[in-house]
Amino acid sequence: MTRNRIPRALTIAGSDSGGGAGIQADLKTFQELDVFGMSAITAVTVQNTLGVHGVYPLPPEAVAEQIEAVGLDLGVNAIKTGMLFSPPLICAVAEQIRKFGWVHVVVDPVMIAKGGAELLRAEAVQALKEELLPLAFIVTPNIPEAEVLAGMKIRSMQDRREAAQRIRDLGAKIVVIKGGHAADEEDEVVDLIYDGTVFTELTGKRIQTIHTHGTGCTFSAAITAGLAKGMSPEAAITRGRAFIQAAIEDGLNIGQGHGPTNHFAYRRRHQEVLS
Ligand code: PXL
Repeated sequence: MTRNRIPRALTIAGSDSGGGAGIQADLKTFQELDVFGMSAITAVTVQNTLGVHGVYPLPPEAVAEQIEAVGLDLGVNAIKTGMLFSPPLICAVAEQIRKFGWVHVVVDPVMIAKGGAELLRAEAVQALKEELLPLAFIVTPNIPEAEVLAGMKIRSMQDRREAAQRIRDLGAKIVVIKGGHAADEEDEVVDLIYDGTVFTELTGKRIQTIHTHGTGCTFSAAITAGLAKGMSPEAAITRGRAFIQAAIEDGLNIGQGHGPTNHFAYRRRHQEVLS
């Protein structure tokens, strides 16, 4: 029988029992974009749309073994990291990435959940900068995360460019600073991309909604799916943006708090266009 060449992507991230963020968001996004999804769970969160009620990290060996089991058997075309929580977990993940020599690595430097729950311990920031960012092909911080990684306040577009340069100096090849958290942009969101040579701004319409749970996970997973399929980083980022724009525009009003983004939205729209 001929071997199936379906593109494969691995997410190394936390589980969100509410299904909107983390591993669940990543796998749904991979599936919607025709990529076979695999996972290595770093921590189990107890969570619904009202917030994070508990965090149970897994032992670093358990995470390393999951990655190894996938890498040795199924193989991967691209990977992403999400919630990594502690220095030992970051070191275990970085060691596996180095061992397999994976290049298409998207790092979503997850730090805190919307309600304020800590998804990355304060003492883990240094490990993230030193161990993981040098392995990142694309890193996707939001503005508060970019401030922590770059060690500076971001108030203006010029600050964003400076922060992108500083984060790139930590070793990531392409830096995408997401504009969703910018307070001064009411009608639009500007994502800044820096590849070491040029700054590119991707501008989109800002949607007024509270149903944005899992936005960062979904965006970075969509980029990862694009890389797994062999897209250029620019194409994967642009398509990832279209995917998350649709998912936010059609956000799901479920649960009593911040509902999730709509992972079906992008495919449904494209099917409508085709039919
Ligand atoms: O969106 C960041 C994030 C990542 N991973 C997990 C999460 C969240 C946000 O709540 O729960 C598991």
